[in-house]
Amino acid sequence: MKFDILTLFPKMFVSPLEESILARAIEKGLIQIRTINLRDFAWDKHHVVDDTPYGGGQGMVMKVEPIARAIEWIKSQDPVAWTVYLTPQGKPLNQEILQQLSLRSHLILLCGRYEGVDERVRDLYVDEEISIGDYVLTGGELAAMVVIDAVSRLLPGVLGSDRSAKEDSFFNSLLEYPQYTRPSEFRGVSVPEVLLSGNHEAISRWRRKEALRRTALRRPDLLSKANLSEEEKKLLGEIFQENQVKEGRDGV
Ligand code: 4HQ
Repeated sequence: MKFDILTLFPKMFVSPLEESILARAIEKGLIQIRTINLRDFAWDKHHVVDDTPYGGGQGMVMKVEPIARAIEWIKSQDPVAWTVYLTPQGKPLNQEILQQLSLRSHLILLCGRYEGVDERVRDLYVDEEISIGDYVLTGGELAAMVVIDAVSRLLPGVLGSDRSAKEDSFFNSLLEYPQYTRPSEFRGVSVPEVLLSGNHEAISRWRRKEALRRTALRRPDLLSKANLSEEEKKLLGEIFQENQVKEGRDGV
């Protein structure tokens, strides 16, 4: 999969791509990442990439021509390249959107700065607008990095082979269950007995129950989307009862 990043700050992408899983994916040729400095496509004497907004107001707007030339240059090499603009005005990013993006062969990630891009960039070039959350960044670069990271781990060969089995399992729509490693006791806090028991049936049941508990308590919105089996509904019932007992003790 190819990623082309259009940015005024290409150096922001250097070290995140030199570490760990993404570095290995690049090394193995599973992903190909190019940073393209939009300033290289500003052809006036001073390589100007931004200008004041028509109608007045604060801040600067990214000019249409450098972005247009950069995207047209990429598309002349690969007409199927899909252009994504990172903006708080886009669709809120989730795993389903990432799954769809991971099926494409070539993504162009447009990173805005200042007050964003001239609206004609949207009109003429942007295929999809994505937001990584309802908060304001200084630019689209970190959002683009989030997309690259989360898409890459979905591509065949990027993660260990035990991943895909896990990805479409029961846990997909739920929060993760609690994890422990050695030592078995730390500052008086012990690892749950069942995890040391070697009873794989009991461990699996415990993990499903704790994933359900976490999800019910922290993200009830996710539970309504999950397709729960009869066994899982029974576990949820147990959780609610345990919680009522606990609330009773706490005086709720
Ligand atoms: N920005 N999700 C403003 C974001 C953002 C987000 C990127 C800041 C675009 C013009 N991008 N620039 N949240 O806050 O994607």
